[in-house]
Amino acid sequence: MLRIDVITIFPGLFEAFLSESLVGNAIREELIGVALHDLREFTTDRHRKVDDTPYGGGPGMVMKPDPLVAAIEAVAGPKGPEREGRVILLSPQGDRLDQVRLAELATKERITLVCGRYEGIDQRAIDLAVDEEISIGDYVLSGGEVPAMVLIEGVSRLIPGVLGNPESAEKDSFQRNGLEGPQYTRPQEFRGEAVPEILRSGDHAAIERWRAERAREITRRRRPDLLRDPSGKEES
Ligand code: 4FD
Repeated sequence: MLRIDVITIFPGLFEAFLSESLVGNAIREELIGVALHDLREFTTDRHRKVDDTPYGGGPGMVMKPDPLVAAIEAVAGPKGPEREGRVILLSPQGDRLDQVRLAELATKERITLVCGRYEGIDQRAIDLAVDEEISIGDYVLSGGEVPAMVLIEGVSRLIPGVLGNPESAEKDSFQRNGLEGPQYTRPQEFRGEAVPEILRSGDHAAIERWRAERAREITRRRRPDLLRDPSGKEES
């Protein structure tokens, strides 16, 4: 079972996410385990301070290294060979999350997700205690909590048994390079628009070819790099 530890100053943000829907079911069925850790529990001062003003000046606040490193080491152990699983910081500076990365993470026994807040994190905490940085995309959010939820949901649906239909995860991410063509359900006609005739033809081979072609068109537009080079050129 994949165990995910989350370090955050807003554990309450995760409550509904972890109890409802696909992720909630995966946890209840013990296909994954998620433990929340409140960063403030690792402060030692009277005001439970987790941030401070930046050296060198500038706007906003920076996360202090001491509570963060204490929390990470308490949850995952000190950085090095003895550590349990990998410690991942969600940050705009991280390597971009994609389906391949999710599939790798889904094979692990343990991961620890660190959610930053404020304008950044003291670099020494990252160097001393974090194993890798992951970004969910090139935009800035107020905290790593939503990115952590994105990662948890993306990983969960790749764990065998989490999706109702065990074929679904494989089909959408690998057979289609992650991108799918259009989908339809009833009614057969909606506001004058009919479902494509081929999908109702019963010719399963023809349907598969049609779907593969629609998916290929979308991949050509969105991720041309995923399609094999059709030029026939070879490396010399
Ligand atoms: N694109 C992402 C992750 C976190 C975040 C934060 C350093 C800011 C976007 C560490 C700076 C965390 C992302 C919190 N914004 N904001 O994955």
